[in-house]
Amino acid sequence: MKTLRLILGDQLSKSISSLNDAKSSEDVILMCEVWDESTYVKHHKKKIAFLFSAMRHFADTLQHDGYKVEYIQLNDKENTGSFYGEVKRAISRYKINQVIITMPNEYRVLNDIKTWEKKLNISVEIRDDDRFLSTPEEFATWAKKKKQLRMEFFYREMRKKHHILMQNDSPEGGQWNYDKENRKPPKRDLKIPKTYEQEPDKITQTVIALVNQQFADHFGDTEPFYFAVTRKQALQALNLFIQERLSHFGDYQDAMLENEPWMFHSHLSFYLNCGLLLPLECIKVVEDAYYEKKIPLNAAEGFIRQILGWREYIRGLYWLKMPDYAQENFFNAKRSLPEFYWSGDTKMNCLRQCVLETQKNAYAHHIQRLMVLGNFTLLTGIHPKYVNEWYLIVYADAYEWVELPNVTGMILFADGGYLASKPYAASGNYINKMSNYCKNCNYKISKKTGEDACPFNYLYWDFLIRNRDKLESNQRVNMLYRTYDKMDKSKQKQIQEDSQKFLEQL
Ligand code: FAD
Ligand code: DLZ
Ligand code: SF4
Repeated sequence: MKTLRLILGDQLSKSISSLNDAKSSEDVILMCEVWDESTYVKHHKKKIAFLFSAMRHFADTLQHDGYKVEYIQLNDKENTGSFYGEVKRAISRYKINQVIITMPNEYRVLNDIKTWEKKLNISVEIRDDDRFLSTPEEFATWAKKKKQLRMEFFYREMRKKHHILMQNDSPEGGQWNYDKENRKPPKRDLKIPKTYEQEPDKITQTVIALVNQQFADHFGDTEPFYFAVTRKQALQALNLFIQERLSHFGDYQDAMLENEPWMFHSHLSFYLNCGLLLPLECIKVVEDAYYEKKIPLNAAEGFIRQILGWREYIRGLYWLKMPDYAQENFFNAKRSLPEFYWSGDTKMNCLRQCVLETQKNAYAHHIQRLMVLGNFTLLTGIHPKYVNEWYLIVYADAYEWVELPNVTGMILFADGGYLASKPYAASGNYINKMSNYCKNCNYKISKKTGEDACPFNYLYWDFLIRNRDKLESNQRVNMLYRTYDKMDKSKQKQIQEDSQKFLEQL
């Protein structure tokens, strides 16, 4: 039986289930750079360069281990440009009898693969992706009959299931969640260590040249390029995070500073999402660091919650709710994405900083994505379709399974409250408290209305007023309407006029 094993760009793990029983003497492993995947949205140049380089390095590793790897480069003459076309070609070239693949992480790709068996008249086995710590079926059982889903309760189940930070049946330290200790504003004299940096090797340099040539009209910069592109390097990046940043991760998780894109975050999502790192190994090293007394509990729990809780919860939600989730638009938002999301050309300093950092790094940390870039799209009523597309394009860690629930559920509340109990809407006060962006802004954070007032301040109220019929019955939002109703009528009028003017010129 001659088997073709297809490895997708986000399946770069030697332990991937499709390779479990691979025979190096007989089987063919297929990896392909295809036009369809690079252009179904116009991914950030650095994202494509990163993934192609990581794929080429991974193919080399498998070859070195003795496997027969068929690696199709983007510019290969015969490249058909699609997974299906390349599988079909490989089947005829190698006289293949069956295809094995690990379940892809995107609904779009899974749907395509499900048609292959019939079209190719060959057995196509789709295996579970056991790199994740819960299965879509397990999540669906947990979610059954719940009207609203809450990450916190799912996370507790995952802590128990994997026995992470547990003392028998109780959470380490007596509490499940130390989120309240994760909201320190940034101190002026914070010393932030450099992120992991890796000089581009020959493979990466070749790929950067390819991307600059083939995807010149895509958003973003290829250089400087410093990402890890091999498993060994990704492990070094993990190690560096544990040594230098993790102890402050919890404290400054929500903090933002001008010209400091990396803060105390891990910058590991790129590697986790393409398979160079495995979620459980990251969780385990952090748990060990806590028990070895190298880091405080709020740092360990805060980080583990992100991977064991949020990451798994988001993935479960994606598979539970697709394909309908991609169409959700609770507020009936209609606006197009402002041009400055691509250029950074805005007088709002917080947004300018976050867009320019995204353009350069294909990275922004969670609070920049949520409370600056995301908050603005929520308040101004940008259509979820455009917001989802932007987030899928611009971040090197973006794949639909993780991007879509974060955008549709978390920032836009477009699912009507299935993921979040209330919209993450905020005025400029939040940004001012958690960052130093407002100091260098053309707008005045202290002003609530008027020409030079911070737009977030009036847009926040305008959003609430516009969507009163949908939000007033929400107990966590309700009191805001009482505050608004008590406001001076002239102030209410001014809020609406300022907002209208701002939105018109948007
Ligand atoms: P850290 O802050 O160091 O967190 C550690 C890890 O926890 C991350 O690497 C990630 O694997 C996981 N994690 C944390 N929060 C989440 C979350 N909400 N959902 C899933 N995993 C999480 N993350 C992506 O991996 N891909 C995306 O396309 C993506 N899009 C997002 C869009 C929006 C609007 C928002 C608000 C969040 C998005 N996130 C996404 C989640 C989160 O912002 C990133 O995982 C994080 O910023 C990556 O940087 P880091 O590795 O330094 O994370
Ligand atoms: C994101 C991406 C890009 C840009 N290019 C490729 C590619 O050429 N070949 C490939 O195998 N994978 C690529 N990927 C990642 C896929 O989009 C991802 O594996 C699927 O969407 C399943 O999650
Ligand atoms: Fe952003 Fe408003 Fe602060 Fe300017 S004043 S940086 S727009 S929050």
